Amino acid sequence: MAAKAINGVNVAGLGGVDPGGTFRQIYDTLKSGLLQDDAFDYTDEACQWIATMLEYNVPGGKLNRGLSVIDSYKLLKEGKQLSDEEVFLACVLGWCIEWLQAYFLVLDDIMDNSHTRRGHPCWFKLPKVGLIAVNDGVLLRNHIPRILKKHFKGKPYYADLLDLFNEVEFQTASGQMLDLITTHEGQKDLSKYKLPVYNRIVQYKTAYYSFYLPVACALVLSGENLDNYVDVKNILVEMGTYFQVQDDYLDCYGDADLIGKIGTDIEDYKCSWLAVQAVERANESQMKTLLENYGKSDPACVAKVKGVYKDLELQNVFAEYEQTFYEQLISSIDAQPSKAVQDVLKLFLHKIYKRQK
Ligand code: GPP
Ligand code: MG
Ligand code: MG
Ligand code: MG
Repeated sequence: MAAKAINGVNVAGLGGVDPGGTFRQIYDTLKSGLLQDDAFDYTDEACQWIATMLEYNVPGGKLNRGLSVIDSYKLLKEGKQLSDEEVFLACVLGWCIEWLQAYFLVLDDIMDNSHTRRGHPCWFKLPKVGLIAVNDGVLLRNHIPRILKKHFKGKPYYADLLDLFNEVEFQTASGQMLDLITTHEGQKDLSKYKLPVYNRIVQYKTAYYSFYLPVACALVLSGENLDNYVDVKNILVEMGTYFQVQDDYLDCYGDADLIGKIGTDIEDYKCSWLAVQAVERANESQMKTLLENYGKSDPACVAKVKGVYKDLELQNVFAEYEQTFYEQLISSIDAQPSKAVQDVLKLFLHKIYKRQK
């Protein structure tokens, strides 16, 4: 039987045991396409820089967000066989989200003064890169509309896709701004780190792009109007909030080898979930320890903050939060009228529930 190929990639096997393998091939197709963009006359050096920069920053993560587009799309199609073109396009959108993630992470690591990402030094930490990483972030961002134009121009939902990516990017950058300016406020008065402030930051900086966007892409591909999915969006935002709570928890308690990054939230004076819980529970002397040691890069100060977290048993507080959150979310999902939508949401939830990385 002849191999089914779209843009040179065999998509016939996707949906079998190795969806990641084909997904990865589509990344190679997109990379080659970008390097042949008519709008720029690539020199050999430019080509090499972009190829290396993409390889370092785009494909090396868990790919949860990208693969979720295909998984969600299949569930929304309720068992109907997807055409090769449909599979290919879902993968392309999945990669656009991975490109968005790469763009955010390259810049976030500079802003958070981080050390490692996905088990390697952050891109800006490489001596040959430094602040060229800022422009690389801008380029990664610009690759998304280039990819969308190449593969979706002419589709009836092309404008909706551009709109969706623009809106979600705006929400994420606004959330990142809240994350950064809240740190300034906290440095003046740590008691400003309260749960509603925290929830607002993470809803915008993480939940929309990590959880709503993959499902929204699958809905747009299925020809749905996103205005009819406000409840689904709200559930995904709740899930995204839980995901960032886990990220904050793992920043302190995760295994750096598993999560691929060294935590910096305490050093950075972040309004993290753990800081919010500590401020809420601390007695006078614990608050004094936090005020004297939070936000300092000295390992002895970090250890004192972790000592307060331990005395306040924040690991247990997290375990209880996780359990309660899970039960509540399952009931909200079960209240959804569509079984296909329930399946999409549960698949997502089970990918992240009790994650260690
Ligand atoms: C995660 O915060 C949020 C982002 C990566 C969004 C960044 C948005 C920009 C517009 C740059 P985090 O700093 O806790 O993530 P991590 O722990 O992975 O560094
Ligand atoms: Mg960060
Ligand atoms: Mg950050
Ligand atoms: Mg983090």
